[in-house]
Amino acid sequence: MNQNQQQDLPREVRVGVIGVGQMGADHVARISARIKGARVSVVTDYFQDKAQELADSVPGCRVVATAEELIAAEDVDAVLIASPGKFHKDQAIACIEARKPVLCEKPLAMNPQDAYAVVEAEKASGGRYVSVGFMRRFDAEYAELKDAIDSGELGQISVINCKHRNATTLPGFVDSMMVYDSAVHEIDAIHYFLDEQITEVQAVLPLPGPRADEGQHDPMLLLFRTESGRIVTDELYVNTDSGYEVRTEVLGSEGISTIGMGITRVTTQKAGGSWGGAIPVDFRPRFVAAYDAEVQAWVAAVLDGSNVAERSATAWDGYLAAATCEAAETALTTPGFVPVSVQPRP
Ligand code: ISE
Repeated sequence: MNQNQQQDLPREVRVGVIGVGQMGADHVARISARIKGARVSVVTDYFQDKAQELADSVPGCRVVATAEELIAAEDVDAVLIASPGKFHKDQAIACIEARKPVLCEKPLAMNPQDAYAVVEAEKASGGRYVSVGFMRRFDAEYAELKDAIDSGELGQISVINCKHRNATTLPGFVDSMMVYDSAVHEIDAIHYFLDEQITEVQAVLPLPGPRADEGQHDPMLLLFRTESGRIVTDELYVNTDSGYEVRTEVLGSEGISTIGMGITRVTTQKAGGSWGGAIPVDFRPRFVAAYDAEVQAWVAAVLDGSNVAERSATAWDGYLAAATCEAAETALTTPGFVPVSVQPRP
């Protein structure tokens, strides 16, 4: 980095937040209360009164009418996108074009073609701007497991078993949302843990549980095969009516390692027994420390000019996730394994 570039770096990151729904409002509160080196300077939302109400609770924060205005604003150094997923691609590309670092909540885009367009735009810019909000990468247990895999401590990994359980979901959470909204986290975790691509996906659909919506396959089992022939199972159950549980068990030749047990019970049957602490109601309490660490690492990267934190998911990771989700969606109605088609990295 030359001296001029160094002089351009902000000492405090003024963050613009697009979308103040559940996640956006959560991020505004986090940045205002816990993140060092950053403050929220501008917010925008389709529901302007909601944006105004939130801005009123943050000193020095103002509201603008559109995402475009926010991205262009002089008092915005970096952008956090928490709008509905269908807007992410265009907003991420606008940030790249404005040369502003962006932390985009998942998904990066609604399909692989659009995600690839973001990858291409970033490549064409000659810089690095895009981080994707796969917060689990910043969870302490995930980090420990990643380190154990990378150090060789677990030996050769053949199988990973994942479990993803939500107490409940919003109405209309159809099978494809179980893939794009829920399983997408395990899909990214596979890329994160194993540093290799997923080559094919199979869906196995058991008898739906009594709380599944009409036509919904809950629970659902997804099987992923990776380039080197490893198998990852992902058991999704999004209407347990109990609590939020995310577990990962890695089967290695030198050790079998499980995370996600610390704050969950081993047995969630109703009859009496318990072990461990309370079960969180949803992903926010479970991953609050991971979200904090993710946003703090992003702010630190913006402050030092690298823009994307080392452990963060990149635009390419967002593209791989989108490509894999597309194959998984096809697998829901196709027997056997469905190949994941991935374009060459630009
Ligand atoms: C939600 O959107 C999330 O991202 C949560 O982490 C996940 O557990 C949940 O299933 C999704 O609906």
